[in-house]
Amino acid sequence: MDLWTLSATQPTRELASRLTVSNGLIGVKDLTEIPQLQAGPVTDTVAYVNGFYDYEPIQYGEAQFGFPQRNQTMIPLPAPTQLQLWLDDMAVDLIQGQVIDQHYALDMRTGQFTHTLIWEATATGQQLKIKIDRLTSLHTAALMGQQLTVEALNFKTGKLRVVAGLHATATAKSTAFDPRLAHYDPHDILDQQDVSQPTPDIRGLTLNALHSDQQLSLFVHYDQPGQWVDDGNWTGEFTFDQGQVELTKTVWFALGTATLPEAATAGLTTSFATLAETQTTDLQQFWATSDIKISGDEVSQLGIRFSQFGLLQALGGHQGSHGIAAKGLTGSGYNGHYFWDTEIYEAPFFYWNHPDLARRLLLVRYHQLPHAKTYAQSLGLAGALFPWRTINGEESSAYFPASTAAIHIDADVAYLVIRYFQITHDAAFMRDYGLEILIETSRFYLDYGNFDAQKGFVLNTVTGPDEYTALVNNNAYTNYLVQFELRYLTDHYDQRTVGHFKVSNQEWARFKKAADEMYFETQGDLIAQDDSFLSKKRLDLSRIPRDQFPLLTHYHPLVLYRLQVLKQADLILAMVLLPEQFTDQQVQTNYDYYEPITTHDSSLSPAIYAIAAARLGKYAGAIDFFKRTINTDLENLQGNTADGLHLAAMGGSWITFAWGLMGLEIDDQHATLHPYLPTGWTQCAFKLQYRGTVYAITVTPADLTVTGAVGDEVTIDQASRTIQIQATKQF
Ligand code: IFM
Repeated sequence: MDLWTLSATQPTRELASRLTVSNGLIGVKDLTEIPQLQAGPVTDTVAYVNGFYDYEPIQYGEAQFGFPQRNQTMIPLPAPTQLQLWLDDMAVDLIQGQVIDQHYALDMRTGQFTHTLIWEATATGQQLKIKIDRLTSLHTAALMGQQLTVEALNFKTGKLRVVAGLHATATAKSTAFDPRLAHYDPHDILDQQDVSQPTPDIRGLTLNALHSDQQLSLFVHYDQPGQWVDDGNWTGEFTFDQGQVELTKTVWFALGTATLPEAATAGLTTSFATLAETQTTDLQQFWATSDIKISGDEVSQLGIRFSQFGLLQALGGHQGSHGIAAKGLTGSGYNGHYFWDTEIYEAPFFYWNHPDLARRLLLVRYHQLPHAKTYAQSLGLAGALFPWRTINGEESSAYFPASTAAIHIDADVAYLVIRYFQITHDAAFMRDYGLEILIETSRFYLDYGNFDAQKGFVLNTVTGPDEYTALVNNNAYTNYLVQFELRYLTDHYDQRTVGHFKVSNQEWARFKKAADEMYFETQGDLIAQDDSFLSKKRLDLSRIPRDQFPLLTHYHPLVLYRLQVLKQADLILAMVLLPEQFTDQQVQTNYDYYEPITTHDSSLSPAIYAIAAARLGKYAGAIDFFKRTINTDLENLQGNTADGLHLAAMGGSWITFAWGLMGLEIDDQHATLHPYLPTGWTQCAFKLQYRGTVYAITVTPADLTVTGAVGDEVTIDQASRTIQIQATKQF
């Protein structure tokens, strides 16, 4: 089994998501580059550009003050991948012949998608081997390269004519267009398409969004002599006499301009071989500091790599201020919106392996601050409130109980600021960006909450991570994360250091007081998810028929909100994020209470229970949840992989491995590990980047080893199987 490659022979919509190539800026999803050869189900032929969105007005039946007025939607574009072939004037299609073999592969070492077909002409028996390779460059994010290679398998001479689309609609519509996928027709969603020819070899297509000022141009180049056709297509003729036919198409996606960017010409005229070589080099560097090698469990090996690769593809190569959409660039699910998934689920992989990319994620939030301040103001509140779901920083959700009320989003962003700093000691980041985020979000909380005479500091009318409960008082997850933020801020800085944010003595004192007096509803070791949760009726999940899950598709929110039932980990997530604050006994009591009433209807849930289970030594459960997480999309466990991959579960796979199985924890001074090797794993090796040093850690049943340390930074206790890394570097 090749544990670096995903391969398949049958096209499905799920496979199209899995085999999407993307680089954080552009995503290209297409299993049917030659629609005339498509048999079987119709799969998506689509491209996405991160940050290319349109507005839609939100229509409310009963609008109220302060509701967001418009939604942003990532615009699905026709994939610029489509081809039509003729062999000596005979159409290469399913009327003139048949596909006798077909194979799809995505290689995570080269970052290349490859689709190979063997087509046989019925009348002549001639066979063509058609290979299409594609990549979205991690080095030059605006660039997609696609190479067509056609080989005459059992004949020597002949002519091949190729028509290639500047955009997909012409060919896709005529043969394989499926009304179910009608939203891919750009005529419906884009105002105008101007075809330009900035140089004799390069054609451009400019697309304007209908309701926003967003503009995108696609510039296309072919590396063989041919002709542009008026509708923007390209046609070329080749002979087989010289051996196989090769044609490379490069496309430059230019966001926000109708003119050919300066760098584009050089990019567009790069050979496919060079693009492929650069991609492989970039991936070698990526894997050099992030590969996890598992011996003895191929399913876990492939699954964890697929997750890491998916995370890279969702953020990878661009330099811009684009976040990670819930589905990355692999599908239209959740409209291309960024959620808290990024800070809590996806960022840990980056801050422990590629801190430069974690920093980039933080800058995305920093650039959203002006919107977040305006949004808080619009609610009559101080500070800044980050949007629950967004592309450009504006709140995009129409349902405030499960969005605006989820004010934990601010503390989630703050959590990332703090963890990023603890791991990197990037003081310049903290000074220039991080502190402002901590101050403005703390301000927001102090204004949102209040000091209650009996309870202390309370945050009422909020929604926690569990979306089967809404608008409650003192969601424990929220209160723990806010307390962590306020405490971190006031313990590590003083009022004078943050004076330029106009923090008064009085405000600073209130930050401290709120942290000290944060309210939690408890019954012994049992911590209530919120003030009213334990008084609700407990739902016996074993009595709900299997086909009624996910519950949100069968029960009105008001039914779910009144029951003790969870869509996803809530309090347990706080225990996983802040492990030092809870005793094992507390984790045990709360795990036993909440796990049986958690449906895991969200893909964000199993990873968190896996980590808690591992802490408690419930290894069978931990492994079970780990497998559910890594296989979320490989086995379509949520039933909607066709709409795009679950990036939070991909991040969840990494934290389950690192925090759960390897027992990785962090505080101001140390990183510690307490590794557990699951049954069947004979060895596992991985790397962590901590305060600028890359440590390579190897775990076997008998031994723990760490290399990369400078001096005596690392202490290993083989008996208790504990590793402690104390970074000695001064920054
Ligand atoms: O952010 C999540 C949320 O927690 C659960 N529903 C899906 C969202 C996007 O992944």
